Amino acid sequence: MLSFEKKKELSENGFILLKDFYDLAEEIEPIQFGIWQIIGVLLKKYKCPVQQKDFTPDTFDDGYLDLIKKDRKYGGEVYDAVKQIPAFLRLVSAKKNEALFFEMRNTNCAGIAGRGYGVRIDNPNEQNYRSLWHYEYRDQLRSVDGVVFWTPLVPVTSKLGPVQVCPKSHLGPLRRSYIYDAKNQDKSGAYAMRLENEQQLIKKYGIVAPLSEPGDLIIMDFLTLHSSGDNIANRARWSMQFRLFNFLDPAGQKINWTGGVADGVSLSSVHPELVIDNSKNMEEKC
Ligand SMILES: O=C(O)CCC(=O)C(=O)O
Ligand SMILES: [Fe+2]
Repeated sequence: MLSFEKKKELSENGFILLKDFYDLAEEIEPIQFGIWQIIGVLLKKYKCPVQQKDFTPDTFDDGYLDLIKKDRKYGGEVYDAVKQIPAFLRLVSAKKNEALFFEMRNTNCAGIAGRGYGVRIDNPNEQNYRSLWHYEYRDQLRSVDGVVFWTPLVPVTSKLGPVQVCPKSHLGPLRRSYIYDAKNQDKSGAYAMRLENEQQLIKKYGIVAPLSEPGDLIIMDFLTLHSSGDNIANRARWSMQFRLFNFLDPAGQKINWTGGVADGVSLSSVHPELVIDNSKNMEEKC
């Protein structure tokens, strides 16, 4: 499944892009169709005066922006609903993901991080739910030996704000984070954490922002620094994420494969050494 070159690229750069990994008709379109159905239900429920177009894979989200224009909270309902679409859960637990993970990590025993899968909907010009610079292990825990699967449902152009990655940053140590972000007081949980020396790290490694299309798969090492791009287009950026980790890795066994913030586990309870508590010092620089 994975060429020698791609495997090398992943271990050297901490991320790879696999073109056309998923079958559009078999694996992606059923998810797009499920999203289209949910949008249709909510357009009717909330009496939005728009005529939703018939389903096509390219326009599956038709009506979504009208829905959130009427009330932004309807977007939250879509967000919670779409991760429960059977076709999405079939993709998350697809055999080919497991097989790819086995090849990437030289293991035969993989876990899917619980509460670590979902469909991101990054609305145009919205800042609140952007993921700031982080590495996945900090927020998901489970095991340092893990990867993020990131795959889009729409063509991700530079305007749509592709995920931003710091190449080779996975080769560094586990980074520390501030648990309170004085500049983003409306954020909570993982959204409120800020990496120590964030700007220096970005400068040191540089940023790449791979463009991708439905069917493509971006893999990121659990230690690779990455963040959301800025969606300045006039369409929501729909993308899917799930995380696999290696049960055979001793470091994961040591922390009992515990989950992260989404499981209500604080980073400080598992890795106090990675946390800088600046909640008492609002002025401290990130
Ligand atoms: O796509 C994004 O905006 C951020 C994605 C991310 O942090 C992840 O997939 O782990
Ligand atoms: Fe992430």
